[in-house]
Amino acid sequence: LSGARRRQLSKFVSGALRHFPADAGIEVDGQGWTRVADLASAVERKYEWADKRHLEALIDTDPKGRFERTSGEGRGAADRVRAAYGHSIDVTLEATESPVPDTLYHGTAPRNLESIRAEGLQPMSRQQVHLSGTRRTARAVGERHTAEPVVLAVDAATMLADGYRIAKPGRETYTTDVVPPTYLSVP
Ligand code: HQG
Repeated sequence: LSGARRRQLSKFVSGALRHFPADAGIEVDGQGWTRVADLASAVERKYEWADKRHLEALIDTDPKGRFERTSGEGRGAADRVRAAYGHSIDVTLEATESPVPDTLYHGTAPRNLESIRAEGLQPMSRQQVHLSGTRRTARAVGERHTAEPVVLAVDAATMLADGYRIAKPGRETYTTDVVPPTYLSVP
């Protein structure tokens, strides 16, 4: 696939798994899983140029680890796939045990700072707050919202010591329920 088509497919598949399964004609269970075969059918309905092989290549090679896959265990069990993070639909992802750096980062638009100072980082339209492991990655996330993002540092070590849970779904994304203002350094 061309880069443009690959991005289009990635966006549709992420959207179907995170935000609009019903519109895409798939069913997602309480842990976010759907059948690869059903998602492939949705992809084929949406794009005449894409099929199951393109879908499988996409989910197996996503650079950010956006997708998780189970190969069917036992006879007749289906291959399943889910988004590792980013959901707005109500799903419960079992906690993963990954090491968490002492400091995490979050890139945002300057227009959000006043409200972030007051109420901390909130999940907004998603189920979780999304954090980054490096300033550089946080900046790139913020650039999805604005040309000149602000990068906030998050005191993850103290959050963990205080009992907050931080997961690492995918390869470069950390998630948590909320980051109260006390753990944030806002420039
Ligand atoms: C802001 C991408 C006002 C927050 C990325 C952000 C990420 C507040 C926006 C993933 C606020 C939500 C998610 C508050 C937070 N007041 N604004 N109290 N608290 N905000 O897109 O983190 O490429 O839902 O700063 O890499 O930007 O799709 O979250 O600007 O991992 O795989 O509300 O999406 O991953 O925006 O990005 P989003 P995000 P993918």
